[in-house]
Amino acid sequence: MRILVTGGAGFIGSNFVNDTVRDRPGIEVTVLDALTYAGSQTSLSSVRDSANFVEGDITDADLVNTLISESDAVVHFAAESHNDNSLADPGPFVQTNVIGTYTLLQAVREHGVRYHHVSTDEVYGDLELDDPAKFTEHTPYNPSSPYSSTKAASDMLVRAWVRSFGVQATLSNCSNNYGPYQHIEKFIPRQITNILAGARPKLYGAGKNVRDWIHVEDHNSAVWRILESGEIGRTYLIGADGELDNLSVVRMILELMGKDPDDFDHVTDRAGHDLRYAIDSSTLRNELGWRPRYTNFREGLQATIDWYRDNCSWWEDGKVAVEARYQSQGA
Ligand code: NAD
Ligand code: TDX
Repeated sequence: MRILVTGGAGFIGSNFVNDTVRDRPGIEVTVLDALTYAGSQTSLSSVRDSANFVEGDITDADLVNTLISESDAVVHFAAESHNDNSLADPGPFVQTNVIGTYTLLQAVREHGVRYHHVSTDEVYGDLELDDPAKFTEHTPYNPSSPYSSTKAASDMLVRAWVRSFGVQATLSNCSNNYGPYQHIEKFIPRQITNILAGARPKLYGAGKNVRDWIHVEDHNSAVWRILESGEIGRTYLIGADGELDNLSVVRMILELMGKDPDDFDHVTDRAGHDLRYAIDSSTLRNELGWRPRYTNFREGLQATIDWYRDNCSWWEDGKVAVEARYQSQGA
């Protein structure tokens, strides 16, 4: 099987490629990645000799068409992925997330290639903090940010291409991932690397917002399960019952790193900040038999802290620029 992985130099994509090469020797992997600020070939250094790498843009129709004509399946991770950036400049989000997905869909349609679309729970908007409900496959779309609205638009394109053109696609909407190789602009690695760099963690607002954390390896094992056993045209929600408010996560990071749990700063809140995400993944568990392996968040977080401590060279060069950008936004 020849598989094309878009965004394979990013956080989730590089973990997917590394795990696939390690666990599935029969699979030939080709990565298509534009190496934006969020992509790094260093994240793929252990598979340099076993996976093909193509530097290119998913909006480049000729390139996409050629690569897809040589593939049996596409797993589409490439995206502009950070909410804060989408508030500062939404243009690249429309271009990559909407036009890029359209470009891939036209090519898989043309060549009859299996396609899996990686998306987010943020397409459903947010839940009240005291609401017992979780997102399900039937929750209406209600995205809040430029990022989540472009992901919602891309999901809609996939559904239409399945129904109108018979494209062989599945979709997944996952909750917040954590683990190695996550860009240090994101919440958990930002706080870990702040502490390692001698700075204080930064909490948006009061920190009451809830995210439903899942380890990146669990997200990727679910993607493989859907790719192999999912029903064409279906959407599967991926989550590991990891709801925690941001304040608790910051305090846990500080404690695990041997610091005073109150040693953090409150900074300007995100505009339109979604309150709570929560995933009901019972369809995936009951119909496809998937289970997460990392059910102890504290242990997964400790391993993630250790990874950033042991791999300073992976993130150190970009740290000053990321924090300067946040500082200019009061965050
Ligand atoms: P990321 O920002 O770490 O990586 C994105 C990758 O895509 C980078 O390597 C970047 O270079 C590449 N890329 C961006 N624009 C491109 C373009 N035009 N052409 C080719 N490559 C391009 O993102 P991530 O956190 O790994 O997210 C991957 C996917 O998973 C995204 O689709 C995201 O919406 C989805 N998702 C993420 C999370 C999460 O918690 N991070 C949760 C649910 C879903
Ligand atoms: O410094 C910070 N302080 C802080 O309190 C940062 C960067 C974030 N936060 C808060 C905002 C959110 O409530 O932490 C929470 C998580 O923030 P992000 O890491 O930016 O993630 P989020 O906005 O929840 O979106 C993530 O999960 C869904 C990914 O970035 C998306 O790509 C994915 O779709």
